[in-house]
Amino acid sequence: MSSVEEQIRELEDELKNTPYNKATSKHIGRLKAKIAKIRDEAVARAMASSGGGEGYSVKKSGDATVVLVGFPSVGKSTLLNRLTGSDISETAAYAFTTVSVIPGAMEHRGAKIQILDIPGLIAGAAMGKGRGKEVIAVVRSADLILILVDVFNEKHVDVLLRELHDSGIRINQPKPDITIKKAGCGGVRLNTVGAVDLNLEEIRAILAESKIVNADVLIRNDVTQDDFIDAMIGNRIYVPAFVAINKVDLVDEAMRNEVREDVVERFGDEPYMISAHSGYNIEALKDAIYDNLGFMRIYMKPLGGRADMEEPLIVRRGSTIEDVCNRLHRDFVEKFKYAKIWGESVKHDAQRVGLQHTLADEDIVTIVTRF
Ligand SMILES: Nc1nc2c(ncn2[C@@H]2O[C@H](COP(=O)(O)OP(=O)(O)O)[C@@H](O)[C@H]2O)c(=O)[nH]1
Ligand SMILES: [Mg+2]
Repeated sequence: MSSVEEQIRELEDELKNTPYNKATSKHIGRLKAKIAKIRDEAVARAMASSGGGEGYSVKKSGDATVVLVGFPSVGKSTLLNRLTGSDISETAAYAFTTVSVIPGAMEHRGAKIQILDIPGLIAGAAMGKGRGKEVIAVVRSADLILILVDVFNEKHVDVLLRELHDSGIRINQPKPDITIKKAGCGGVRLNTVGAVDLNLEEIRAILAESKIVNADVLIRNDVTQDDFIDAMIGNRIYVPAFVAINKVDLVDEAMRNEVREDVVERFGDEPYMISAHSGYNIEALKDAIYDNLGFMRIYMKPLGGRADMEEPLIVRRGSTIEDVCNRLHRDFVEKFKYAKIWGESVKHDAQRVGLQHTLADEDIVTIVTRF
């Protein structure tokens, strides 16, 4: 075992043996910050030393990217083929068949979604073991993580969640509203908006682990110590994820239910029960992928003409007029005069808006450009 892992283990043991109360909260914050710091440095070292071998620099394509995460042989390659309707990822009945990232394209409800099948190895990845570090880089760049386990090993969900967490990936949680601005002097100043439970003492102790003694800290809404440490370390990725349980064709109804309930307990949300092999529940899984990615349909209406209600433009939730312009033509942003909108994102029909306007699902848009 490496000294880094030993250090972390020792700190985690101490953490486990420290009951949480008002008097210990500062000490606990310090321990957690120490662990986060060591882990972050180890990941950074691993990333820097990895050459990013063949297959890892995956070009993003399509409207969004989904990555399949799971142990070897749970059926990732089979699922990729099932979702994309092709036979691009070799499957075999033995472990470690996938050695590099294999991309596929799935079309669903008008959206083109890139699916990445990555090497089945993830345990220990956060510490840079095996090819884990490259895997992490790919996972961190995804718009959605699909955690795949097979029906006989649903407990692996815990390991995968842990690995993702240790890699700085935060799933299904909003980014906490915290800003830490380093200052030259004046110590740590804390400003809060709304009810905030963290006290200045804890914050000072945590920041000291990153050798920050002067800073302006702004916290909006209640956040935990862990959130604050995440903000301090600063390279966290916030991404949606869900769990699918594969190979349910191999078990009976009673066992399916048992496994499903077990995963709900471990993960918090309902998993999708699927069979990549037989195709069972695959349409529901496609719908879930689409819904989780948060797409919007935008209907384009030429100036003075009728809106095209047949073929919407598919964009991510939160997209602006500028995003739409960039999708339509490379000159549009430069030549942009104004846009007119009909729909949820505006107060009245045909309202004029600028490039920074945020669209809503099913808006109708006319873009007016200079010639
Ligand atoms: N019965 C059954 N077997 C499956 C299913 N999905 C995959 N398999 C089999 O499980 C083995 C491993 O699948 P593979 O896709 O290579 O797993 P990967 O290592 O995660 O990519 C292969 O023999 C597949 O045919 C499924 O839904 N049901
Ligand atoms: Mg595979």
